[in-house]
Amino acid sequence: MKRVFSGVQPSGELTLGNYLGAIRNFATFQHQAECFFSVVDLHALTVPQDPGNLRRRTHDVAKLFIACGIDPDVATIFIQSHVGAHAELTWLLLCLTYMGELQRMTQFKEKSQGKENVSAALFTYPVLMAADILLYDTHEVPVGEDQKQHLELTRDIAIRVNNRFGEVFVVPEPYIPPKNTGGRIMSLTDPTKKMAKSADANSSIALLDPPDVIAKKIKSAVTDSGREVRYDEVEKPAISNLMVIYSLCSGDSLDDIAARYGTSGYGKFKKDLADVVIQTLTPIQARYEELSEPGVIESILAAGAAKAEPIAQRTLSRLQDKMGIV
Ligand code: AQP
Repeated sequence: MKRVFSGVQPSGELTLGNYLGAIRNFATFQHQAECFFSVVDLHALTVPQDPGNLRRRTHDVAKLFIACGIDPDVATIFIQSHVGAHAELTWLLLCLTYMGELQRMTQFKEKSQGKENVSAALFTYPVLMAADILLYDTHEVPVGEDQKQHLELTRDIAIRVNNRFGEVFVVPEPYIPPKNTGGRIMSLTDPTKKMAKSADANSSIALLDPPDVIAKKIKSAVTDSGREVRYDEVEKPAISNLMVIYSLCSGDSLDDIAARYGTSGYGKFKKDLADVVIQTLTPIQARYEELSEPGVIESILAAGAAKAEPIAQRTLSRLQDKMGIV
C-alpha cells in the first residue's frame, strides 16, 4: 500500500495557510494510503521557543490534525521527538549531504536574513526533514509550495544513498496543490509574502481565532487599487489571494466569485469572505474543544508513537548496516 508522510511544526498558532495548503489534504490522503502525520517539534527548536508555549502548541497541532478530519484510528499521528530514529537518521544523512546543497535552500536564506544569531540546526533543518520522510518508506508527501525545494533535496539524498549503498530508501514524490488551490496562501498584510504561523498575528488567520477576530482581520486586510473584485495575480495580488481563500472555503469557482462581486466593491466581498471563513473554521474549533479533555490527546499520541517507532527503526537499521555501523 502507498505510504504518505507529512509534518507540521508547532512553531506558532496554525494558520489558514497551513490548513488550505497541507492539513486539508492529509484528511483526503488517509483514505487512499497508509498515512503518518507528525508534529515535528524538533524542527520548531531551530529557532528560539518558549518551553511552555512549545509544549502547549505541540498538543494543539495534534488536536487540530484530528479536528481538521484526520482519524487517529485510520492514520498514525505522533510527535517527532517520541521516535528517536528521526534524530539518529539525521546524523547519518548529514554525513551524506553537501554544504553547497544546504547553502542553496531559500527558506534558510529567508529565515536567517537580518538575524545575528542563527542556529546551526536552522541550516541543517532540511536534512531532519529528509530523515522524517525517508524513515517511513514514503511514496508521497502532501506539502505547500514553500516545501518544494526541501522535497527535492530529500529526493537527491535518497537517490545518492541508493546509488552508493544499494536500495535503502523509497524515493518520495511531493504532492503540492495545483495553482490557485491552496499551495501558497499569502499574508493578509503583504500579499508578496506567504501567510506564516510565526509572522505577525494580523498577517494570518489562525485556525483557533474567534469569529470577531477573523472578521476584523479580513476587514483590515490590504487590498489593491481600484474596487473591482477580479482574479489577476499581477495587478491585484491582494484581492486574488482573498478570492482563492473564498473559493477554497466555499467551493465556489474564481469565475463565480468575480461574477458575483465584480463591481460591488471590496466591502461586501470582504464581509462575505469573513462569513465563509468563519463557517469553515467553526466546526474545526468545536471538535478541537472536545479533544481538550485531559489525557485524550496524550493517549492518541502514545499509540501513534508505538506504531511509528518499529517502522522507523527498521529503516534506520537498514542504513546503519549498509554504512558499516556495528
Ligand atoms: N501560506 C501557506 N500556504 C500554503 N501552505 C502553507 N504551508 C505553510 N504555509 C503555507 C504548509 O503548511 C505545512 C506545515 O508547515 P511547517 O509547519 O512545516 O512550516 P512552514 O512551511 O515553515 O509553515 P509556516 O506556517 O510558514 O511556519 P513558520 O512560520 O514557523 O515557518 C507545510 O506543508 C507547508 O508547506
